[in-house]
Amino acid sequence: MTNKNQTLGEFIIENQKSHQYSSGELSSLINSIRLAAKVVNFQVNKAGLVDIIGDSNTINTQGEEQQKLDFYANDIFINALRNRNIVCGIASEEEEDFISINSLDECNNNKYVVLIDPLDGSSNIDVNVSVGTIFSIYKRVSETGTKVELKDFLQKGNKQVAAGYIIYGTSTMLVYTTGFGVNGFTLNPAIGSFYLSHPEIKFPEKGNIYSINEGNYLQFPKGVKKYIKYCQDETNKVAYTSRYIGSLVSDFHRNMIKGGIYMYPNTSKNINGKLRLLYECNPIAFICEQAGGVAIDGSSRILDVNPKSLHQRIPFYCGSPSMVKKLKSLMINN
Ligand code: AHM
Ligand code: MG
Repeated sequence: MTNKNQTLGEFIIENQKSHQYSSGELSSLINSIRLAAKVVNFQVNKAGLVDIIGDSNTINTQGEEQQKLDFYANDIFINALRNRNIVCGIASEEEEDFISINSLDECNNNKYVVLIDPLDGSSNIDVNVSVGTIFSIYKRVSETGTKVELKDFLQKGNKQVAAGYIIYGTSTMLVYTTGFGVNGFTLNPAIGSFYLSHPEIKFPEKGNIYSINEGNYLQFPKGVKKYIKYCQDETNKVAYTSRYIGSLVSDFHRNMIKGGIYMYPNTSKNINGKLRLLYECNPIAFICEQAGGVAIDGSSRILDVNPKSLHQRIPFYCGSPSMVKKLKSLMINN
């Protein structure tokens, strides 16, 4: 039974029993993300007021410019996760190597690893456009009691225990899944609590929105070009429309609510695509599937891809089932 007056805290406790591992640790982990989200939200909202926006003049591990808020969000999430003594390791878009939480010996007994993009779409911060946080949670595969290893992070997406995102938008939302559907919670800023506003979110089977950076059109694979032309064909029964924010979380969220497809193909500039498999595509793909959508790399299911490295990139297509199916048929036959 869904109860729209329910807070995220209440929802987590009520649903703890249905988690795969119901020791309460996963609930506590999600609670720490909830808390960090509120702190980051506060800073994002006042970004225009204080000298916290703008470039930090450093380059992150993938050669991209990092902005101050990227640093800030990274620190807040890492500290929140560290403090609860539940995770044994964290990987972040902003950190070259994974962080092993072993300062206290007992942390080696912690079961979970978290992969995170602390501030996705950060090029949008300076212009007051929505940004997000993406997280992905796994149970470690190495022995508890030992130091966390790279293999704990390089697990297939289908092994995720939970995944979610936060949108810092016109309102702030936390959307997540533990493998039992997708629920969305909106922050009431007056009270500081997230409320269940979008219970059991489902992708519409069909949609009319396609989201892609068409500035890269000439570099796209043939099948993607054909799909765009198919969407633009006037004789089409469906009136397709293009919407692209340039913030994966926001583009995905809109498409999941309204029906649509998000595409970030490989291009001649980014030969493996731009988005990162482990902390962008896998968590979004898990949520997508849990909401009845489809997520592929052009031919195969994203969640079945065997990761090779922490910051691996991959072409990414996800959205309403009938739209992804059409795109896939055009990609495979080219
Ligand atoms: P980021 O993690 O450095 O912010 O990059 C990821 C973002 C996605 O949110 C967004 O969909 C994409 O990059 C936009 O890229 P582009 O500007 O090439 O269209
Ligand atoms: Mg990102």
